[in-house]
Amino acid sequence: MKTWSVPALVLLAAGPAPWAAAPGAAGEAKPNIVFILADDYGIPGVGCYGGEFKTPNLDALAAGGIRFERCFAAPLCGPSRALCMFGRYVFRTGVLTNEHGAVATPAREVSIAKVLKQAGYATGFSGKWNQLAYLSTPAEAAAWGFDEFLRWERDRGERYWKPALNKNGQPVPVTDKSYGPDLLHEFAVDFIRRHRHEPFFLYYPMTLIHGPILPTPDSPEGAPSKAKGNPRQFYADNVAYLDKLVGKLVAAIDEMGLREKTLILFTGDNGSVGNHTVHGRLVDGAKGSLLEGGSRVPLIANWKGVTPAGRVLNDLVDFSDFFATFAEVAGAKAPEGVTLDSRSFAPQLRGEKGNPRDWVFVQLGAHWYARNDRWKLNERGELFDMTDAPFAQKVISRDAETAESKAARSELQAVLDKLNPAAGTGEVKPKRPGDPKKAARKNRKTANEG
Ligand SMILES: [Ca+2]
Repeated sequence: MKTWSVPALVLLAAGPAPWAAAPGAAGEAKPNIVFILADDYGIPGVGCYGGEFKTPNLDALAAGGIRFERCFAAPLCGPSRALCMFGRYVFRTGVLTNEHGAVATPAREVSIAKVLKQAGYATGFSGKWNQLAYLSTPAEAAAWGFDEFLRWERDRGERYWKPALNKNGQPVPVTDKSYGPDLLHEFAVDFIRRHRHEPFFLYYPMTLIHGPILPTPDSPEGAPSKAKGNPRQFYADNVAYLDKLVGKLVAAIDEMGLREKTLILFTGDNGSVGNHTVHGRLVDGAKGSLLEGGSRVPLIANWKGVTPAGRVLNDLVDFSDFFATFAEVAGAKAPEGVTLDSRSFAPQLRGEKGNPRDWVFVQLGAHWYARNDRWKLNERGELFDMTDAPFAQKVISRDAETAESKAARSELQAVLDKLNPAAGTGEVKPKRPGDPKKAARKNRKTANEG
């Protein structure tokens, strides 16, 4: 059995090797995989993470499975989605920020959908593909490994009410009363129903709860024309609707008798927008920032009969890790000659200790850091004590360093030296680190789109 036993950098040049799933329950043989990716949804959004909002369905999913406390996305859509799909750090793929999604082509990158397709899975996609590119026709979808899709097309129109949707290359007829998240949900359930007798992979990047924050069908206001008013209420409404749709999806999988055969994984693509709290304390930073709140996202795994119910894990997970995890769960072959950064957490899903990471790596544009349990080191050589994360980070000045902080600096510097993000990809050179305040302003501006 091959597991990801080496530190995250793995060169697979010696030919295809299977990620063999460990023998287990009968339903484990080729389980279905449902990968739900919410938009702009950090830990403050989820009740069971101590967030501000009531999310009974997500809480139930976590109570029946594993809640990972420390999952790190990139701070914006584009890089995060590239990490999910390709299992490679963005300095390798070139998807450094939201503007670089088109650098990743099916000819250059192997997506997890393609890996699972080659392992015998039916593959479908429902939701948002931005800020990646080249997924508007069935041929383009197939090049990424997807058999079918329903895509919200940002460039063609609205996200929520009367949305611009592309179903397998054809525009979807909509009316003023069509609500995009409902249509994406219906396609997702329909895909599952049609493929319930074979292994399937559903990638379901929801359009909720990215702005514009509008009334949902459940809002008392009821109509998009009344969007002005109390944005905070609409925000809560959007969280509630996201939670409801996840509950409906899980219920549909239940009704089809597929829960024991299906790994359901829920996460968010970057931190929440604005100021939010966890356990009543303000989280440090938000979407678009390299602070903890930019990247700390919920990660809930539920596979009935396999994941230990009610487990809470502090294992570090970074967004490249879905690739190896799904491949291992599916018993899929690794792509040839591809440098992956992905570390499988599939053993943890089965209740085993596994091989948790010692560190995660987060990058946005020309800024990045490596972080372990307690410490964080960025590209400027600044070391932070993260004991009070996600509420604060404490910079350690050089003259205040202890033996422990020096050891941490040395360890994390070795990680950054080995990864060498500054070398970029050869095609998209990161700019030299500049004024962090200026970068934060630019990131906030970019964040409106991701
Ligand atoms: Ca996002």
